[in-house]
Amino acid sequence: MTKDDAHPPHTADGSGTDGRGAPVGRRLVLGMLAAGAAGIAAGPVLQRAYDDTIGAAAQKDPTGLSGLLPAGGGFRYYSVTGSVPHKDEHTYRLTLDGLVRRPTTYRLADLHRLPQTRIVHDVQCVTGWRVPGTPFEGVRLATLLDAAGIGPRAKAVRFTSFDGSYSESLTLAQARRPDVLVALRMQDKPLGHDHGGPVRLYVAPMYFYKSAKWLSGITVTDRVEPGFWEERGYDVDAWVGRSNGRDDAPTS
Ligand SMILES: Nc1nc2c(c(=O)[nH]1)N[C@H]1C(S)=C(S)[C@@H](COP(=O)(O)O)O[C@H]1N2
Ligand SMILES: [Mo]
Repeated sequence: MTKDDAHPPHTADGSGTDGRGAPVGRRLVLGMLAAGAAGIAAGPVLQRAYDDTIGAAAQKDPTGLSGLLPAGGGFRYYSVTGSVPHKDEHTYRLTLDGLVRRPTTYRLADLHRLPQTRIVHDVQCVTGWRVPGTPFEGVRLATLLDAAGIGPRAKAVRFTSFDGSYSESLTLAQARRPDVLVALRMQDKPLGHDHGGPVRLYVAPMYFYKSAKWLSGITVTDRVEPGFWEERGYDVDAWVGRSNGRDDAPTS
């Protein structure tokens, strides 16, 4: 695996397979080097898949040539781990703990009973691909934080995933925004496993790496703890168009 494979192996139209010319570019690669080559050399197992037929063909194409076709504007599926357990309404749990007065564990049904918010914005990955007008629906993170009662020293929130590896972070002010959801639905369907179901984070105004898939833990902390990609050179404040050296149009 080359340095460039550590998340951005595709080009702006999602078609590249070797990372060369990826729009994330030198600044990020240099950032990743500065962040420590050890982590990159040790490297996560990266899995990519596509939710369109050309992508599906590319998965099976030994020549790699179909990877040069445009990907059709669909999502890429990402995971930093080789396999992720499947969770359903019986086995899924979301814990909210840390600097809160009432640590809480939610089951899927508990989350479904809370008020649901639907948001439609573009999705933007920091490697360049964008999916316009994507509906997400779920519980505002602020609702869960308020229910738990934020302690006086709280400054930030850390998110963890039942894939066992991924993590993300927000400041408390960011986490309280009305366009940050604990999402149960995407594209007006229950969140499928490959998109991080049954529950993922959705941070509308930020690059999609903030939207941690397979969400299992929300921990209120006294400072921002950089997440998985942030330890590897990505910006902690990941506003679309105002971070990571990119100038994309805002998503919200
Ligand atoms: N647990 C987990 N969450 C994750 C990732 C990941 O690899 N693992 N990748 C992030 C990145 S970089 C992007 S672009 C989106 C991709 O979401 P998708 O696979 O539903 O398209 O998930 C984000 N959340
Ligand atoms: Mo991404």
